[in-house]
Formats: sequence, C-alpha cells, structure tokens
Amino acid sequence: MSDHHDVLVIGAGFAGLYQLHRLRTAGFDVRVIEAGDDVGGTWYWNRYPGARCDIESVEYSYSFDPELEQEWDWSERYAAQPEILDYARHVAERYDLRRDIEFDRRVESAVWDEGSRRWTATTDDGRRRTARFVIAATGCLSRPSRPDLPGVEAFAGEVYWTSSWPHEQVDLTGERVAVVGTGSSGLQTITAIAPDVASLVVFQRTPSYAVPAHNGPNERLAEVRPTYREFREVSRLQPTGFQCEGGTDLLTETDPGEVERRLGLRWDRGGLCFTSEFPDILVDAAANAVVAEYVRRHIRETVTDPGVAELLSPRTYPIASKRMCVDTGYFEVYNQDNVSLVDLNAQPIKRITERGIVAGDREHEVDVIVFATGFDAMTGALNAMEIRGAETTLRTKWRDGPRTYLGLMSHGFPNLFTVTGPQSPSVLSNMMTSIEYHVDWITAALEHMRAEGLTRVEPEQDAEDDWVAATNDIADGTLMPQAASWYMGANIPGKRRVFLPFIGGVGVYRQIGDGVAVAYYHGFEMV
Ligand code: NA7
Repeated sequence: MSDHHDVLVIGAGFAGLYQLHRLRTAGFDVRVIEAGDDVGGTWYWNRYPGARCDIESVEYSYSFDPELEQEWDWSERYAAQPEILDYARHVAERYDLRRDIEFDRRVESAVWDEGSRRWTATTDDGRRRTARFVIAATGCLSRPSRPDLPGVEAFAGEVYWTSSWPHEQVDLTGERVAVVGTGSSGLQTITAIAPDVASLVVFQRTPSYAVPAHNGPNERLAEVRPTYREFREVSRLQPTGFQCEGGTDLLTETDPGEVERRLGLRWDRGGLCFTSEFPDILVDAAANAVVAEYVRRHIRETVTDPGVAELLSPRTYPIASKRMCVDTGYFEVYNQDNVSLVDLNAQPIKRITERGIVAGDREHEVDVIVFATGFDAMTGALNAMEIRGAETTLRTKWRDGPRTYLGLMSHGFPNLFTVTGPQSPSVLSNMMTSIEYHVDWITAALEHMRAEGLTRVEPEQDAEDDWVAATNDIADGTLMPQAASWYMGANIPGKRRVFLPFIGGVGVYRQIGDGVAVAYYHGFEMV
C-alpha cells in the first residue's frame, strides 16, 4: 500500500464518505483516515439512548444519487441514530468506499512542505503519509468537551459520555442515574431513559428552548419521492438548507392574535421551523421575546410543579441564539415522581464522590453518571491536530478565533480544505446540504487545478480578511452573539468568543461560492 496519495481525507462521516466517492470517481487517488472502527462520524460516536436527528429524514440524507434517494426507506419523520448509522454503512457498501478507508487511526499532525508542495500527515501509529491535498472532514461537533470535575475518578459507579457512548448495550433499568447537561443530547437521553430508571437527577446549568418534534411514521417520504430532484433544488436555496417556508411579515407589525395563531400552527407542525414564521425573531429583541414567552408558556402548561417549570424556562438568552432542541415528551418527564432537577446556578457541582455528585450542600447518590456536556464546536477537531502550514500552526493562527475564506481554506495553509469549516453555514443548516455543497465545490476546484496543471491553492489574505469581517458583521446584526453558546465558543473555558458559523444563509452562501468559482476562483491564488 502506497503512503503517497493525491488527497488525504480526514474522517469517514457523511462528509468524508461523500468526498471519497466524488474524488475517486473523478480519478484521484484518495485515502481516508478515520479514528473510529467504522463509518458514520457523529452517528458512530453518539449512540446514546434516544439519539435522533432533529432535521427531517427526507432532508437529512444524501441527494447526489437519485437512485440512492429512491431506494432507501426512512421509517420515521426524524430518523433515530441506528437507522442513520445503517444508512452510512449502506452508502459505504453501495459505493465500495471501505477499501480506501483506514479505520482506528487518528491523524495527529499534518505538515506542509513548500518544496514538494505536499502535506505529510502522521497518524497515532507513527505512520506517515504524504498527499498533495488534505481535506479535513472532521465534523463540527466531534471533539467532546469533558469538563474537569474534581473527584470523577473516585466515583464507584459507571460513567458515560453521550458523545462516546459504548457500543455494547447499556441497560439502565432500575438504576439511579444522574445526567449532567441539558442540550439536545441531554434532553434526548433524559426523555429516553426516564421510564426505566429507578431515579433520575438532572443537573442543569442552562435550560433549553425546545419545540415538539411530533415524530411518527415518515408519511412525507412518499409525497416527496416522485419529485425528489425538484425538492432538493428548493432545499439547497433555503437559508437553512431545508424547507421551512419562512414567513415574511414582521412579528412586531403583526396583530398579537395573529402571531399566536401562526406560532400555534408551527408548534403543531413541530420541528425547528418553529422560529421561521417571522423574519425579525433573530434580529429584534422585542419579537424574540414574544416567541420565547410562547415556549415558556408551554413549559408552564406541561410541568405541574410551578417551581420546576420556572427552572426549566430559559430566560437568560434569546430564543434560537443557542441551538434549539426538538423534544418528544421532555418536559413531561419532570412530572414523574422519580425525576428531580438540580439548578447548577444555585447549587454548583462541588465534586464527584465515590457515591455520587455533590451540588451545593447536598450529595446526590447515584449508580450511573451520564455526561451530556457537548463539544468544542467547529474548531475543536481541527485544533486537536498539529496542523503546520507555510509559516505557523493552525492553532496559533486561530488563537483569537478562526480565520478562513468561505470556511473552506485558511491563508498560510495551502492545499488544506475544511468541509463545513468555521465561517461557513454548517451547524446553522442541514449539515447534509452544506456537506454536499462543500464536497462538490472542493472536487470541482481540484478538477480545475488538475486540468490547468496547477499544484498549489491558497486563499489571499485580503479575501480572507474580508470574509472574516463579513461573517462577523452579519452575526453582529443579529441577536446570536448575546448567548453564551457553543456557536460563540462560550462553552469552552478560555476559548475566544467569536461567532463561528456563517449566518447569512445557505442559499446566499451558495451564490457566493458559485460566483467565486465561476470567476476563476476569485480570492484564491492558484499556481
Ligand atoms: P450542547 O448543546 O453543548 O449541550 C451541553 C450541555 O451541557 C449544556 O446544557 C451545557 O450547559 C452543559 N454543560 C457543559 N459543561 C457543563 C459543566 N461543566 N457543568 C454543567 N453543565 C455543563 O451539546 P449537546 O451534545 O447536547 O448537543 C450538541 C448538538 O448536537 C446539538 O446542538 C445538535 O446540533 C445536535 P450550558 O448551556 O453550556 O450552560
């Protein structure tokens, strides 16, 4: 097996799989390095109870092959993790991808050599591989954040992390369980295990806004299938990369009764499109407050204990400025006698003991602790590697926040691409739509370079500076920076707070990306 390739792809999640397929079909010699022992990325690691995608399955799937689209059946409106992982495996089989993937290998460093115009990547087994291009398909939420809680090693029971859940069956029936974290993973875990555990204590730092999923059989698939091509075209141009039928009336200029009616329709339909009814929700605090209160009212109507309902009600940040959750009976769980809630703002975790968690003055004795504490988002997986470009490392360059052109490349790091990198729509969109766009864009760029006999591509400093400024300016015009969110890097101690994704919308972003490519890769220096 040769250690020299045209392209090295890091990661065999949905981005890496599709990138391998596209480049190999285009005649490139590609090698994929994957840390897990199988494909699937996020859906390989996050196999906790209740793990489910909160984008509808008709949208959260590849669109590149009409046959694949027609032959795969999604059973539910929102696909559960096992089904999505099966899909990733099916794709790997169907396109014979595994033969070019090395599993159980983690890329530790990648070093650029100007003389040969190649990258040398070293994996955790000490092996070196060189490649003309490196494509980081490392995911936006793949580097777990594991808070440093004193005493965790002393705990006599089992400790699990939602972000790296064991592959073997974990049976929590009859156990006393603590869950730390109330983002999407925490909410899904809590809802799934509550019926079976002996007791459940939830440790909450910040309550989440959650809208109902109304999950069920996937009736929409039969509707969409006959015209799937057109359906995808529409999705690609939406701000979020999936179809929400965003309204155009400003909430602040709409009669309150009508606002209530329209929010009610969205609430009854379920899902993340809830906040798309009024375009001012994300830019006008007054509009946002109305929608936030709508959600809090539902929490109060669901949770019988008013004190608990209040603790579960988000009040410290605008709705949708942190990642919204989509729930299936989450708030109802708190009406169970065996479920209790600890507000970490009033009773911070002091330490973990042999028996459980000490928060405030009370020790909560449990058999199992589940941490659902999130990720070092967007830059975590990239900065975990020692990526040494023409002059410095990526970590050093990004010390004050990521700097990219289009979220695709960073000046000083020639021939290194990032799929759904920071300052691209990525986590603010249907990841599938954004992954496919980036992979197609990168593949076209590499084909263009090959055709023209070009071997080195790097974004110009000015183009990058302008893009960074534009992404920050757009975000600053919204309410998003007001939240201490992982979009801002605020969940990671010491991480510089800057808004990480591009919030201008997928449709707009595609037009920019297409325009750049058509204009002979304007802003990229190709030699
Ligand atoms: P999230 O959304 O980052 O949620 C992590 C949760 O863990 C959140 O409630 C955090 O509170 C909490 N957390 C983090 N660190 C601590 C410490 N040290 N102590 C107590 N609580 C803590 O990650 P998820 O895995 O749930 O979801 C990630 C994405 O996956 C999701 O957005 C979807 O895109 C799918 P905080 O809010 O930071 O105060």
